[in-house]
Amino acid sequence: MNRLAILAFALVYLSGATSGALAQAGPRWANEVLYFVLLDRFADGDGTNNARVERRNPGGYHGGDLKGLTAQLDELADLGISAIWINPVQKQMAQGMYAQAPGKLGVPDFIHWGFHGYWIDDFETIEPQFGTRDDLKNFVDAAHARGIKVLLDVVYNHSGYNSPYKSRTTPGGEPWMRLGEGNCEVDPVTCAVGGLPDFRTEVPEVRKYLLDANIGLAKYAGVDGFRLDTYKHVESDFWREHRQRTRGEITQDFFLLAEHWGGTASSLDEFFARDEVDAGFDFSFKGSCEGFVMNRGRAVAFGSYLGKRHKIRPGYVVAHYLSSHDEPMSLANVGKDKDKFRICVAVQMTSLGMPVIYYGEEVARGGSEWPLNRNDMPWGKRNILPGKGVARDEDLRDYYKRLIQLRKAHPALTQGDYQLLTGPQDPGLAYVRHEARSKDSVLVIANRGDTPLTVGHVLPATWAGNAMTDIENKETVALTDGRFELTVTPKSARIFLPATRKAF
Ligand SMILES: [Ca+2]
Ligand SMILES: [Ca+2]
Repeated sequence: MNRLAILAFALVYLSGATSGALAQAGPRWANEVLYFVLLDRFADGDGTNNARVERRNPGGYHGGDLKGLTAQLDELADLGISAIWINPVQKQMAQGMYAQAPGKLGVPDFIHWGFHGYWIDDFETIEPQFGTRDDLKNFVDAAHARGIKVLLDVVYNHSGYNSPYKSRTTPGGEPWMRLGEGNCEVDPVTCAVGGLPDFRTEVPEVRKYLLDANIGLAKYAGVDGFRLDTYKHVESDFWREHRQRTRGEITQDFFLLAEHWGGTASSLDEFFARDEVDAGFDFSFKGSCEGFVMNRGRAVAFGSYLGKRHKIRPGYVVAHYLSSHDEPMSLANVGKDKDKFRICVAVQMTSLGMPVIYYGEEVARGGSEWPLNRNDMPWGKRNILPGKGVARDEDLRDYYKRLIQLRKAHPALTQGDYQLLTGPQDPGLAYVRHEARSKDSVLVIANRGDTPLTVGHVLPATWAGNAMTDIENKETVALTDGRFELTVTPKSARIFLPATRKAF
């Protein structure tokens, strides 16, 4: 390594450091906590763009916009998140679609609009309901001023159902879109996802148009990366060109997070091997943790799954969430039991990868399945529409805050290895995260049962000292020959640090 390279290495290393006690390193974005916002459902900061608002329609616009999100950035900075992912912002379908609501939810059928951003009618214009190009730029600047990165959701695979692109052709007469149904099981690239018109991204003119539009918008607004929608439905060759262009035209470290439906740390590897993206979603975290707290399967099985997530190609990241706009709210899935939900929050925030918080989840937003998994951000007594008057759980938010602080302060949680202590017949979950360079260790124990559980294990030799302290109630437990034994109250998780270490 020559002197310049050493200097560059040192700068990269320092830029990864946080305000916590110990420096953080590792792959880019490996230390981030990402917060996902559906703009329309978050905060209405501009009443002049509410032409289509119908707040009682679960599929209608509710009035949230870029200005509203910008105005609430202090709320998110206070929560401790370090990056925000916003839904696609381009102009949506001019009409709504008739939608049949799931009968069991008691919701009548409704007209479904593109309030979520995934039904684009015009890639060169911002959806007026969300705001303007300047609103987007102002939002990004305001986020950056608080040290928060911005990930913009972009779509390359499809347009809205009745977009003008359906009748567009190249000068040679080639259509821009495939309008047949196709079969996503047979060929995910050429099928119509959700019946949506499929861009013929293999046609150079189409490819250039979409890349120019999204990359141009990113450059203008200064976003730090893209979340790539419907990744598996666009060909690999496209993603190679996409990587080259984002690196060449935006920045070398422009971050790419792929939504490859069903992805796991191992199944995403082929995309990491080709370096098409930096990260992908781990779709199995949610269901695995919900299954664990709902007493499905043995604790060791969940613990082993968490270990498998570490078999990720060095330099790449998996993002793990509990709820999303495409899946039921996790709190509903665990029977609205907040104690069980908190166990999953503790595991999420102490696991390798990039935790993603779906807006409002941190204040126990209600809702269950679609379309109620996209309901309004709860604002309680604050005068913020559309979720004004919707109850918030501030205690849960404080719990998130403490865990995010803990995560930021401990490289063991973001970079460390993983040792499962749970044996085949143990009812409780217990694991240690350890990062060698900083000698940082964190122990996590969870009791999913309805009765108190005594848990005892020998800690790894890397554990510093002969005692450990609970980060919440500060109880110190002495080790005997490296072994601890303690009781965990029903349906709770406990997190311990070496007694010599400070939590934050
Ligand atoms: Ca508005
Ligand atoms: Ca496609």
